[in-house]
Amino acid sequence: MSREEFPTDDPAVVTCGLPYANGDLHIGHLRGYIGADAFDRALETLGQKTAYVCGSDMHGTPVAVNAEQEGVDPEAFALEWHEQYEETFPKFNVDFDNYGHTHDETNTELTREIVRTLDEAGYVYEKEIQVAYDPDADQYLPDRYVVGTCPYCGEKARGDECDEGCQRHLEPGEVEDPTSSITGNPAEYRERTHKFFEVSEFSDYLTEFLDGLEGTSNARNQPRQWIEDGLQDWCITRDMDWGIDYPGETEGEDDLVLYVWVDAPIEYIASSKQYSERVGADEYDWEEVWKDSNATGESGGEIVHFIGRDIIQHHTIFWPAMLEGADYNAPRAVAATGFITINGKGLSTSRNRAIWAEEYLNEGFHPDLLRYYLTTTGGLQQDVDFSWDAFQEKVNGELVGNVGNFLYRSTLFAYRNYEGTPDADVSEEVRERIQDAVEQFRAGVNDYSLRDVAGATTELAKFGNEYIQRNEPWNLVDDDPEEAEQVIRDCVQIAKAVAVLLEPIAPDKAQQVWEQLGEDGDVADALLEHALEAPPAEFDEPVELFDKIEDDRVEELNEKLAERVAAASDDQDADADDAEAEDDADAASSDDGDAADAAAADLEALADERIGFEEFQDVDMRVGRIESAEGIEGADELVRLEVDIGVETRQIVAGLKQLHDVDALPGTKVVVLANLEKAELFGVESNGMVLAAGEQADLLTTHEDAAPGTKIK
Ligand code: B3M
Ligand code: ZN
Repeated sequence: MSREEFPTDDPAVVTCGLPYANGDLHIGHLRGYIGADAFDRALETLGQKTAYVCGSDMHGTPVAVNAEQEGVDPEAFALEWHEQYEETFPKFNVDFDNYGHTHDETNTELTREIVRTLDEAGYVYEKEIQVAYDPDADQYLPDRYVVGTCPYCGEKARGDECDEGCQRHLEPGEVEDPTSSITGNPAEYRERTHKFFEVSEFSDYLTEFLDGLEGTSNARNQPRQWIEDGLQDWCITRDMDWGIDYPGETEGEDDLVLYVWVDAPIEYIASSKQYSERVGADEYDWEEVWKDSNATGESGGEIVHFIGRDIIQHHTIFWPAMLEGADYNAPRAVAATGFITINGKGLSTSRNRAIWAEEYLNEGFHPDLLRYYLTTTGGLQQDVDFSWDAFQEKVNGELVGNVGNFLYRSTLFAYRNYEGTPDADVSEEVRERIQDAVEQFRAGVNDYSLRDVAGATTELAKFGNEYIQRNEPWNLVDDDPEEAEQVIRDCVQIAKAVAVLLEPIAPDKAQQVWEQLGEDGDVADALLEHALEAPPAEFDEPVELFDKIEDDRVEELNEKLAERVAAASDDQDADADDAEAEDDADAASSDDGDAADAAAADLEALADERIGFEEFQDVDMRVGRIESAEGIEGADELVRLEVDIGVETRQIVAGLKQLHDVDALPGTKVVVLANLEKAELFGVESNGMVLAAGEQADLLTTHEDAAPGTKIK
């Protein structure tokens, strides 16, 4: 049963994965927080009642390990970061309705209550397990205190997550060849009694849940595979002091706390509850979202989670099982975003290959530029590369050259000739065009595509530029003043629609346009229908909205980045162990730099044998363009592609489903091995191969305008 489209009559909650309170925020974090913020704002523009909530993740080894390294108490350590995050998010116009933390009373109480409910419902049992222990440090080694090899994919892994390989959650005792991350010693195993949550009981429920789950396709496909492989029960306690005590245990009695991944997602509920308590249940009732059934008999409010793609399992298996077991409502959507790379390489905080939140602002760039870059570069589930060059290109080309240009030239013309909005009705053509943009915006929200939401605005501005160019009002003012008024009236309406539709992506800039048009109040309060309502008759002289980024500025930024990456790498050579420890403690969900660098260390050796040029010429590789893409039933990874290779269109089967946004593939330029023998996969003929690199199937492409069919040589 598919759910009613947004806006619905039920309140929504939009959440974003909680940042571990353990280090500076960077562009990898911002992608998620900005994305979810834009989505929440877009829902509001549709007229949906919604709250955007989040909080700092204070517990677990990601915090404890880092605090220990600094020799400070984890609570004080985490609180300091928490306060810093609270100050930083608004600087990027990330506007949480509530931002709590997992150690506060609301979350602590709610967590205990939920765990107690699960326990009473019979979903929790005790089991003796082997737990890693470091005799020199005289301490148990939960999660990040231990490193070893992933039993599923063989990559280097932390105690509870295969962060560099298959991204699976690992249970205590699962990681192979465990060594202590405190001393580097091989870990010993000791027997301990722990509590387990019966996730395996929820297989059927979760299968059905996933069938109805909205969001990105990776958040449905990966967990389906995990369920098929068989779900394991989940150890929900840890041998640590720092965390929330298991309910019923006397505080500090046996050093057993809840696993951080129990209390962390519960903060989504706790933060909603705090918001309700602040504004009153009449305005926003958290129980209506999380507990009641809604009018159509579906599961309560509209719960939308934005997360990094490395924590899909936590949000599509453990979390919905906990919610179901404790009688809370299920999420409507999980949107799992890809990672950020910097200049084509993995973001790495310890290598200082990152764009830091503070750094970006200190360079004097407006937050809305980054918001625009991060929401419009690639689809949600794709990895996004950041480079100052690409940033410049986007800002100068799309914001300065298109959106800013249209707004400035049209409102300046209106101001100079009419001191505001000319007195006329909007033409039918323009009314319809704005209506189309509004529909595109609405569809973008319902498809969880921020790129489409932003596209509604940029394409409308592009139309505006064409419209003004085509009608040449500057020539009409004297010859046909009425027609000139008509054209400018249309353009002013387009400008207003641009402001309304741009607000989720670039809230400050949209507000500036709004005020420019003489509008009162906040554009954030405007609804879609305001896009077609007339602006005030008078407004002031406009100013330009965006500044061009000059080449020498980009050069300077590139140099700075290269210098600090080099400096960090010198430091690491001097003290490789420290760097390693810091890396292991790093918590950013989008920090896959270590993965990229680790991969570089064990790349396949180059082939010994050389081939002649003639042999190479036998390989017929062509530029192709994907025309259509669809999943193949029963195959978890395969998609059926129609690829235009100039001379003909080929059907090719490729293993891209879990790694790419299938809907975003059409239009992508690829490299096709055209004279590969035909093959049949899942009953579908594959006539050629699409070339890709690495575990994430990074697609090969061309960068200029080589047409489909062009031979690669
Ligand atoms: N604190 C950060 C991460 O793994 C983790 C998210 C919790 S979301 C409930 O990305
Ligand atoms: Zn793995």
